[in-house]
Amino acid sequence: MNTSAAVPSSQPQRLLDGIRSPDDLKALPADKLPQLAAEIRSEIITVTSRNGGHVGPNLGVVELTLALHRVFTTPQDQFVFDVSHQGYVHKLLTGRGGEFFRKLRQTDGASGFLYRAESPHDAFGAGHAGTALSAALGMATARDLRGGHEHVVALCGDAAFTCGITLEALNNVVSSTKRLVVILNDNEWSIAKNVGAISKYLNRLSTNPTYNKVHHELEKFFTGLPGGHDMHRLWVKWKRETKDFFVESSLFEKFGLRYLGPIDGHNLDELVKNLEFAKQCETPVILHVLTKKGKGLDAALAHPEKFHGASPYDPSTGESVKPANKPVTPAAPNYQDVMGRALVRFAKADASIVGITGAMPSGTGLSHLAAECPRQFFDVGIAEEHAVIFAAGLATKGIRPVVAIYSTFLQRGYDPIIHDVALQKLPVTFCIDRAGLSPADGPTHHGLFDLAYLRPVPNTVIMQPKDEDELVDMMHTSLQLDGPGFIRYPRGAAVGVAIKPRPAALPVGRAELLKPGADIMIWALGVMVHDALKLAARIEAEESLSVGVVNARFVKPLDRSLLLEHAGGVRLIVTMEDHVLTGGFGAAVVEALQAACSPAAVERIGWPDTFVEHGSSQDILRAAHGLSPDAMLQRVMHRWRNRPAIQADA
Ligand SMILES: Cc1ncc(C[n+]2csc(CCOP(=O)(O)OP(=O)(O)O)c2C)c(N)n1
Repeated sequence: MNTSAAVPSSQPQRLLDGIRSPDDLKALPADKLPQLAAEIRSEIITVTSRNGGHVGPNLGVVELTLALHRVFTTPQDQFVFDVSHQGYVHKLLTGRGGEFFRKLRQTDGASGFLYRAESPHDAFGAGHAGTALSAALGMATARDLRGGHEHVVALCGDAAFTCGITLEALNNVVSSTKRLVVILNDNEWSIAKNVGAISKYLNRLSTNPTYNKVHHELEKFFTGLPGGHDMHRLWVKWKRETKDFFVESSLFEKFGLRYLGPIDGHNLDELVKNLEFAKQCETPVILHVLTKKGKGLDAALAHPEKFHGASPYDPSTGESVKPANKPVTPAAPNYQDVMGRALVRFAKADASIVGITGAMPSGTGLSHLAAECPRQFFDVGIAEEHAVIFAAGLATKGIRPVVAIYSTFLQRGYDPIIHDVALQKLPVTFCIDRAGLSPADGPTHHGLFDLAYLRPVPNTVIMQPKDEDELVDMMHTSLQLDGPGFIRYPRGAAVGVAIKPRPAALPVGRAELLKPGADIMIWALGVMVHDALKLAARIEAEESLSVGVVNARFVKPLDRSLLLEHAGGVRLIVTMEDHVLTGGFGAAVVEALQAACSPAAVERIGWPDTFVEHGSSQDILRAAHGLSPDAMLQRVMHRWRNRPAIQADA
């Protein structure tokens, strides 16, 4: 196992410990940079092996980030990192090393992404892919409008070019600014292997020696003539006018950017030289940089997908390890695997069923379908809007598409959900993964808004299972609907219940009464059903009240008749959901009660109207936002004691 980059972090003579700002980096002699690069890799491996994180992307951009900070000066100049999961090196160079970095992705530690509130060196925050070029273009244009001179650099991965937004921005570069540096960090991987025609094109560009050689020689000839930049313009014009007959323009040149590269992204001298050149160009430039995802860690090089974003691991073997403080629980499958395997069963039984992912085959569990029914599997790249409309198109022809997308990324597909799927009442099933918190990733990745954005859309059925068996039932139910069905479920381990050999079709809009109650009735959704059962037991034991629990199953259509029956029979309705309160499940309950003129008292438990930060665990974040078991008990009892009097009380 090669972890030769590793330098024991306790060594006092580490160069890294002397880097507190980019000025310290600039002061370092160039011949010390390889040592610093090795120390940075070691630090990243040490920290991510304990905390988990984006190992591969960061190990791949060590030299690139060093070169960027040698050539440009933040925060005066601005770097915009796409997704910004590859920003660890940048953090280490901008005063966020030491203990703060050691607590990466943990409570009070560094965010796993760039975050404007964390540092003035973070010009733009992100977590979703494809935003860097648009944001950088906005910044460059603002600079031009203000008459500024700073440099703006967008760092985009090759998979960012599968995003529509990146291509929309590319289409606007030359009409917006004359000065922008774009880095294309090409490592051939998205999370999985990059897909689609653009990926093939980039591969051709970086591996076609004839193209590169002819291109470079001719460009060198033209730009070497007296008159430098004018000669470059002449070269571009000549290529255009000969209609690429003699030497093909790169795609980027057709969009008006000057294309440089491809260059070796681990060669510091070459990087610095090219960045220096790009810096003084009076035309937008794209520098094509070839990097190795996971460089410096054998396991990451061997398994780029696993090490894109890894859970804690043993650096010498690459094996995943359970954090020491995590209790060992009986193995329950992940919701993702349950969904993926169930989809394989459905797809094998019915050839019209297909699965679609936006660049997340493993994350969503669709890799099972890819392996077993490849003709029924589609990875469309980081293209959620396209994924939804593509599904709509398939559905018009009798195909039953299942679109598996994380809740947070489905936000990208909102207009197509309304305009293309729901309005036309097309039978598309949405498996909304990572509904609820993604604690270590933080606000860009929490899935807390999907109910609020889906509930207002007509023709939709929206559900959440309480366990993995019900998830399969809901998939089965949704695949029989004559319109769109949405199933939300959280990340990670399910409950551990047995899955029936044959799934049941659930009666649409009917809740499940789990436990009757005379005083308080808790209506809980999905994962919160288990918290509700515990809460009910505690209230009964500690307060001598009778508390019932309902597994709501459907947010839309809501089981109004059961709800109204309870509202007439108990003194307090409590709702519980792993979602923001605004517009969520509790809001649907309140709306239904209000529409029926019910005077029932309601206490709603869910996430408040704020962006929830990253943190070490669900429990810590829940406690910070009033959702610990104690806090929930107090809220319910406070409401119980302050419930409005009704006639029987008088
Ligand atoms: C809108 C959106 N969809 C999906 C993701 C999940 N995701 C995170 S990084 C990534 C791949 C990024 O690949 P690339 O841009 O090439 O960067 P690399 O990690 O290879 O450096 C994906 C699909 C995301 N962050 N945003």
